Amino acid sequence: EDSGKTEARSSWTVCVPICYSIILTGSKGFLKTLSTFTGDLSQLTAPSFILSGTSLLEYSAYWAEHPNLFAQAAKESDEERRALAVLKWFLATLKGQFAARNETSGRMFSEKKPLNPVLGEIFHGSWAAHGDVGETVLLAEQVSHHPPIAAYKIQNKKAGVIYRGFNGQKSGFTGRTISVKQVGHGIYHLDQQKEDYLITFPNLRLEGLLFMAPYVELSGSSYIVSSTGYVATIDYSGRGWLSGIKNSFTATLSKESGGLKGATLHTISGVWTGSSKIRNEMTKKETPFWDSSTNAPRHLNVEPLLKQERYNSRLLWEKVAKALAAGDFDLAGKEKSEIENWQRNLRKEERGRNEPWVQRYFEWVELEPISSKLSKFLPAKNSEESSFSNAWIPK
Ligand code: 0T9
Repeated sequence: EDSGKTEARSSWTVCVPICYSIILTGSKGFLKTLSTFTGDLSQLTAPSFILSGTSLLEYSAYWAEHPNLFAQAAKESDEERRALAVLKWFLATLKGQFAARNETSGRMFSEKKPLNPVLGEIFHGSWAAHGDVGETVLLAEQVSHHPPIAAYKIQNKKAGVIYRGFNGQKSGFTGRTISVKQVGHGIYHLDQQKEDYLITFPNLRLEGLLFMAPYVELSGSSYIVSSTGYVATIDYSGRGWLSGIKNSFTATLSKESGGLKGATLHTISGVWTGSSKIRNEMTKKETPFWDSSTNAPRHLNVEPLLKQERYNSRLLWEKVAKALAAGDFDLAGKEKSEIENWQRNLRKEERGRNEPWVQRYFEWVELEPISSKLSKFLPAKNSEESSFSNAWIPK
C-alpha cells in the first residue's frame, strides 16, 4: 500500500513541472494567435501536436457510420415510425461527428485540427452491403475554399434513401472558448414514400483550449422537419448546464397541424455519447432508445491509393499525413505549403484566363424548393436564415 502511494506521488512530482511548462510555454504563442483570431478556423495556426492528418472533407462520412440506421426509415410502415427512425439515425451520428476523434486519436486524446480541404477535393467511399442492408455510397466535394464549404451525397440505392447536405462554419473567440456556428443543412430523402426531412446542424463550442486539449461541446437546438409534418427538436446541454451531465440532450417529436406545433408525442433523453431512452407521451411508457457505447460505428471503405486520382483526399494529403504521423512537423509544413502553392497558382491562372473553377458533382442553387418550404416550420429565429433557401445540391 505504501509503495503504491510513493509511486503515485513520484509520477506527480515528475508530471506537474513538465506538464506545467509545456502548457505555459507551448500555449503562449497559441493563446496569442487565439487573441488575434478573425473567425476563419482554417486560418488558425495550432500547435503542431494537435494537427491531424485527416482532411475535414472526410468528416462527411460520420453521417453513415451506422448504415442500418441510415436506411431504416425506408422500411417503416407509417409516418410516425419513419420520423422516429430518422431521428434515431441523426442522434446516432453525433458521437462520431463530435466525440469519437477525442477518444481514439493520438496521445493527447484531444480534438485535432483537420487539414483544410483544397477547392475541388473529392472524398469517395462506401460501406459494403451487410445483412439485408444494401451498399451505402458517399461522394463528397469541397465546393468552396474561401470560406471552406463541403458538399456531400450519401445514397443507399437498395433502400431508396439519399441524404445530401453542405456544411461550412462561422466562428468567434469568446475569451476562453471558440464558438462555432454550422452553416448549411441536409435533406434526407425517401424515394418510395416521397418524403423529405430537413436537417439542421447544432452549434458547437471548442472547450479545453487553455490546456491545449480541445474538445467539442454542443449547444442550443437543432431540428428535423419532415414533409409529413413531423418536427423533431433536439436541445443540447452539457457539463455547464442545468443537468450538469456532459453531452446530454432532450429531443421531442411532435406533429405540425395547420401551421401550429402539435402536442409532444415522444420525448427522448439521455447522453449522445452513451445511452438514451424514449417516453411515449400518450402511454407514458419508457423504453430504451439507443446505446452508442454498445453499437460500434462502421467505417467506410476507400479505394486503395494506387487507384485514387490527384484530387482524392487521401492521395492528395498522403505526404502531409505521413509526415505528421512520423512527428516530422517541418516536413509536414513543407508538404502542406507545396499543396497550397499549387492551389494558389491554379487560382491565379484561372483569373488570368477569366475562367473560374467549376465544381464537378455539385451546383449552387439560389432557391432550393424543398428546404425553402420545410424551413418555414422551424422556430422563427432559425427559419430566417438565408442558408435554408439556397443550397449546394448534386448535379
Ligand atoms: C462537419 C464537425 C464539423 C464539420 C467540424 C470546428 C472543427 C471543424 C468543423 C462541424 C461535421 O459534420 C461535424 C465536427 C467537428 C468540427 C471541428 C472541431 C474542430 O476543432 C474544428 C476546427 C477547424 C479546429 O480544428 C480548430 C482548431 C482547434 C482544434 C485547436 C485550435
